[in-house]
Amino acid sequence: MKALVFGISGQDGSYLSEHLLEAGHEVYGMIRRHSTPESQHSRIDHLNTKLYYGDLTDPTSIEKIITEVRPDLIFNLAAQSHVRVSFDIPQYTIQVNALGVVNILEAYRRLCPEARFYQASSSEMFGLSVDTDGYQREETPMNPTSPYGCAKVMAYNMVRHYRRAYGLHACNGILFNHESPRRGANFVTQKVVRGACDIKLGRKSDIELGNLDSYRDWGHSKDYTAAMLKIINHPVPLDFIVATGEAHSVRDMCQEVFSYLGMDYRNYVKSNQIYTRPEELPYLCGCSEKAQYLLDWKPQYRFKDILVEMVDAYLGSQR
Ligand code: NAP
Ligand code: G4F
Repeated sequence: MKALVFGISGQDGSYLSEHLLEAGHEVYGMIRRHSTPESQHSRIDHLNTKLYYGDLTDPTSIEKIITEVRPDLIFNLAAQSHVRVSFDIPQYTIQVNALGVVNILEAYRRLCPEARFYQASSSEMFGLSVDTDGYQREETPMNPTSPYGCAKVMAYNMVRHYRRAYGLHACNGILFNHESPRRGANFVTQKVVRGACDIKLGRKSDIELGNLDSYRDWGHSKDYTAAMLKIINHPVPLDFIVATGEAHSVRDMCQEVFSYLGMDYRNYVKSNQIYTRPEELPYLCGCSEKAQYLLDWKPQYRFKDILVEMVDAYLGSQR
């Protein structure tokens, strides 16, 4: 089987490619032109993949890759994936995260409708909605609080529309936050992990954060990319929540990371308004019963294990 991964150079693209290669698939991916190509493939350098230049905003590049590869499986993980940044560049975020997905869907529908398609949807789509028992589910209404969330809702709906209208095997994974040592440095877990380690190593005196009282349901990218494979391999194209079902505050996360390093976060974490968002999303906690029941998926990593792995990996890379 040939798998084509948009967003292959990202955190999830790298773990997903590992799972695909282990399953015996050939892996192809789209990358963008960077001015620093030497660091562009750092997450996937160890993998045997074939890469093509392109961009989700450039339909011709998508058509060219699909025509050349003739994929059996298409994963769209490509996105402007930073929620805070989406407030600064809303139009661009929508061009990539919403219209870019339509560009893929159109090429898929016309060139390889027999293939299967997976879209990286997000818990950010729920925004302020939460069921009365404190969980978000597949049926929970979507009430997004960011340009990123709004764009993801549009993409999610377009995938469902193409599934119904054209009979495509197209599905959405609605993933809650997931982290790993390969997480980008400006997401909160990695920022806290690297900041705390740098303080421990005497390189820094403090770190500045925004809202410490928001709650997120944090899992591990390795577990969540394994779920992507189960979702696309399910005989019926459906949409699934992927989550741990446990919510922790940013403050709890700081406490875990600093105490693992033998420090009290209250002495080092400072507040800076530039990291708060024009509209905050205070609480996310997913119920993944449908995935557990239909896909036999459940997360292997616990909250604390993820943070410990991230700290150990960063300290190891500094020796
Ligand atoms: P990430 O590390 O930021 O990776 C994003 C990938 O998309 C990178 O390979 C990036 O390439 C590529 N990309 C960005 N803009 C592009 C464009 N215009 N054309 C082509 N490629 C483009 O994100 P991630 O954490 O792996 O997340 C993967 C997907 O899941 C994203 O769609 C994200 O929105 C979604 N998601 C993530 C989470 C999470 O907690 N991680 C949760 C729910 C949903 P460059 O290297 O060139 O920038
Ligand atoms: O790590 P974050 O930036 O992740 P966020 O905004 O929840 O988005 C991530 O998860 C989504 C799924 O729910 C994905 F769709 C999306 O692509 C991305 O992967 O922020 C987490 C929380 C937020 O409440 C934020 O306000 O941490 C809070 N926070 C507090 N101080 C901070 C900071 N976030 C960042 N990035 N930087 C801070 O200094």
